[in-house]
Amino acid sequence: MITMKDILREGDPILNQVAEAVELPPTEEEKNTLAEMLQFLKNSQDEELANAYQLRAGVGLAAPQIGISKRMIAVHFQDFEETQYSYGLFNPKIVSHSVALSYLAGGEGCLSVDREVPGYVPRYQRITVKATDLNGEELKLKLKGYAAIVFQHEIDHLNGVMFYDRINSEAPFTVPENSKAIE
Ligand code: K2U
Ligand code: NI
Repeated sequence: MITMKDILREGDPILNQVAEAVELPPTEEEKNTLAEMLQFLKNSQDEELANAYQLRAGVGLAAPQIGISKRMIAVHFQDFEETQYSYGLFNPKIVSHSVALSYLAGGEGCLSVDREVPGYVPRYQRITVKATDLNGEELKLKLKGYAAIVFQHEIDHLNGVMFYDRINSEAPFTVPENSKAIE
């Protein structure tokens, strides 16, 4: 099972690389890895397991974070409208997005970053993502609000982008143009 010792921390070069596309159909090993990433997120949100294994809660995980430079992400969370998102995805791609932006009012964190980095992270308010799921199905997901933020955070990891790369370093709490806060 994946635990925190398997998660690379900032400074590891893999976190700054562009990850390779997964050739489809994925191998058994790639499917197992992606399933393990999804299981880690579920475990990290289970109080008993998280305590027993000292897991930091996570709503998303990208393969480069466990040292695998491949375009694979897992997400597991409920958005503010109680919609449940639980996916293991190969080659997720943002195929369209709104001009309007949004940001988490409380800022963002990262399982690969063991420190607070205050500031607003401008993200697209709405995105459409195409990907292949663990069962080999082609998916097209229209996402907004918190869900759009989680997916953008994870897809950034596949492109070697950390959330703090998007914070305005001169004025971290600058409200981005044409944006709305997500509380
Ligand atoms: O990629 C990761 O490091 C996982 C992040 C994803 C994330 C962070 C901020 C905003 C959206 C997604 C972890 O989930 S950070 C910890 C966390 C846990 C519960 C809720 C929000 C953030
Ligand atoms: Ni992260």
